Amino acid sequence: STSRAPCRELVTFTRTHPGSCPLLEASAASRFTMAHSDPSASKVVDIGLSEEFAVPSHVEEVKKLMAEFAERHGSAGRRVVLITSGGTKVPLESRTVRFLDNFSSGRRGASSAEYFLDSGYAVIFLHRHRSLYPYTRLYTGVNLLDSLRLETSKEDAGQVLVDQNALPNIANILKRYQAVKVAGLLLPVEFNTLSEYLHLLKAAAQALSSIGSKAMFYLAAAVSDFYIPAYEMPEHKIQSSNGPLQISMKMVPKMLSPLVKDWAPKAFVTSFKLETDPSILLERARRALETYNHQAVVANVLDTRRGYVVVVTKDTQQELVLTDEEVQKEVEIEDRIVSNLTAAHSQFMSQQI
Ligand code: PAZ
Repeated sequence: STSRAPCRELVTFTRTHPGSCPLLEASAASRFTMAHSDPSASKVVDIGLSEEFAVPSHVEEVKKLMAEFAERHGSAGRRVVLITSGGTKVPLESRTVRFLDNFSSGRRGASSAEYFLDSGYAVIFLHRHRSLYPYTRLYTGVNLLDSLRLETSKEDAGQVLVDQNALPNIANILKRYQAVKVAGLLLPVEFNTLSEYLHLLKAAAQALSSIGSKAMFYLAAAVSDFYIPAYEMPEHKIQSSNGPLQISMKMVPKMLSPLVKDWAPKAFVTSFKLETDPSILLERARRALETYNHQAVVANVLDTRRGYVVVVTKDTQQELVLTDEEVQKEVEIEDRIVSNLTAAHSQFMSQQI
């Protein structure tokens, strides 16, 4: 349907866009505001995603690939983890020039994928386009052309050689990467926008439901809480000649609720909770567990996330901390998170039988 929803959650506007809700406004105030007037909208559980979030054209095709992947590995007795990684992008215009981004480098998701693979899991890696990727993440910042050399001597002319000093540990990393590739253990799926993320996550959850408790969800992506529905978005670039911009956004429906209740009710589900204020972190993590009734929340603070997290479950609260010495030795906290959660997943599976 193209019918418009009432704009009750929007602030007052002075300028309207033809054919849309008066969502974007030029006002005298030089600021960027978000309206919070309808927080109950975030509690929606039955998500009719297609009306407000444009459906990606390839979603059915990707869902089939994910279902085949889950079926193949599940019937081989392997567990499958769906990792989400990177930040979502929320467009402000349909022909997008400007957008709102959630911060995440993708390092947590990419490094965790490697540790899950090392632990015998097959991995669906749902990640933001161009965010960090398993194995290649270790070489971000390296200029590829500076790490290669073209042979000019007569016998080897034209051959390309790798400078192993420029790519530390490359032979070992390549060996691990190729083993994963040959065994078909890693299925990468990309998203860019919030709409793509939501539709692909739903498709993944449905695709993984066939393997029951062998499935784990590891939801590390940084997902926007705010969006502009497709039917309220201006088509063209917002004009600065109209003055300062004021924006009002709706609350994104919480996907965890239908994921846990309806789409993959037997799976082991871990969400992540990011805060910048440490004093509210654990209370928020506990609240999420109570609200969604899933298995674990990994709580972390932006500034300390590389060395300290708390894994919160209904009955436990475990701090995972790296010592200075471990940081020196380049130990990664994702190694600890993954080993904690794979153990919890084993226990969870044994209780389901
Ligand atoms: O991707 P990254 O390694 O830079 O950061 C990881 C993280 C902080 C995005 C992740 O640990 C996390 O907390 N994700 C959930 C974010 C949220 O609460 O929206």
